Amino acid sequence: MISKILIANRGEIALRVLRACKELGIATVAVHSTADADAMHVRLADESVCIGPPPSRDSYLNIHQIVAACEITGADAVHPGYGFLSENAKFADILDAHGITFIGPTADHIRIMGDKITAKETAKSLGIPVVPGSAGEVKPENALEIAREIGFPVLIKATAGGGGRGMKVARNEDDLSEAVSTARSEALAAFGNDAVYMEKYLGKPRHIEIQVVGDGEGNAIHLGERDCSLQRRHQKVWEEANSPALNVEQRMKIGEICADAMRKLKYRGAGTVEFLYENGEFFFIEMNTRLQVEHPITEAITGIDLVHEQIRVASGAGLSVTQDEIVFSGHAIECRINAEDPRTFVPSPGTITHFHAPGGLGVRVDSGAYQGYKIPPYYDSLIGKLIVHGRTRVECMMRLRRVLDEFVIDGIKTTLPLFQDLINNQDIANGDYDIHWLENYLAQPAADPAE
Ligand code: MV4
Repeated sequence: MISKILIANRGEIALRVLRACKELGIATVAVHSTADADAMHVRLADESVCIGPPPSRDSYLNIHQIVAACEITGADAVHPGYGFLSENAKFADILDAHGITFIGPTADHIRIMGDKITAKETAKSLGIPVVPGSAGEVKPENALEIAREIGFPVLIKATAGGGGRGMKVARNEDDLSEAVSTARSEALAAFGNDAVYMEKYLGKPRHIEIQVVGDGEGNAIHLGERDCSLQRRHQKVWEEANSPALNVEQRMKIGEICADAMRKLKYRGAGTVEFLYENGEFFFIEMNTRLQVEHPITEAITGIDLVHEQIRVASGAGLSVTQDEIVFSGHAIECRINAEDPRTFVPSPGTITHFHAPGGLGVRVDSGAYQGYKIPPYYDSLIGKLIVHGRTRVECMMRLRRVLDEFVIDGIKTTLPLFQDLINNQDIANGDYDIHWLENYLAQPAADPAE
């Protein structure tokens, strides 16, 4: 049994986790840096502990301070949210050694998926289709032989990477040795590990990810997919469930492959299996062993509270549903609202002078922002998420257009105007986009308002 959860995070996700705890009758402890003393998650928690100065490494990433906060408050479990310590195997080990439950997978599963070569080998051995590529690490001296076997273009990726950092495309044999050496030195600088591997480069894929949850004892479910192709510099901007590109047979087939893999792995907790999807085929790239930012669109179409499930499986209570009880209903879209200039994406911290969140049927706003809240400059610029649900994609889009008109955030720049543009775009209306669509769209000159 878990009776008190310390939430090792901030912002909208700390609030999200807190809400689930309250519904389950579990006491909550917020932690915060000195910059976040006025944050909503601190106000709403039963108790709070200041864990350090503003820089993340001194507060939200400071393992000793967080363990101390658990000891002081008697918290028996930690929910890490996303980012920060959520995929830190050492943190999971340390909590374990202190008899504190980590609400997430085992440290071993975090480690396996954190090393991208091991993750891919594991996925392949579990029956998940992977991108064609090198068997393990690629050294400069055998790069050419491997690339010829795979066929150009190829992509060099960092073993310790993920999220797009340390990737280099080689279009042909002439590009190869430079791509390998730049990828290796960038990987060393970014991750302290110069190991790289090679994959066939897919030119126009979609990014489609499958939500899974396992109980750690061989039971696991999938909750369908999210299409996260609309990204800028590896930051997701707009996500949809279901993907406009899949039909129900494709959904159930890839979902069952992932759920089955998680059963064999005895995976515990929520996870996301990431694929590139091109010409009707799925190719595994990575697995995330945490709750993701965009999880609410899955909750919208399934009615399942993913944080409830995480807490249940962490406490040994098992999943609340079996696969055949899950009903997929309608369509959901999430817009990430960042405190940024909507065209340049330059961060815009400062005080919110007016804040009015929209409402009505099928509308969810997850945000720690409020009128008078001062956004600190130290953390990422996500200030809220707008999630809209409708019975069909068309209904969802019409609702989103209405809801965007209602949303007021003044005093800072936000990405809301970008969504006003996207909701009126024909490719978006048609669901006709790939992972490069948004950057190409943003590279076009802004429409002349006089026209
Ligand atoms: C790829 C790829 C094309 N081919 N792998 C970028 C983030 C990381 N998770 C994987 N990424 C990619 N891997 C092969 N073999 C293109 C990308 C990629 C991408 C993927 C998903 C969403 C947006 C992207 C933007 C640029 C590149």
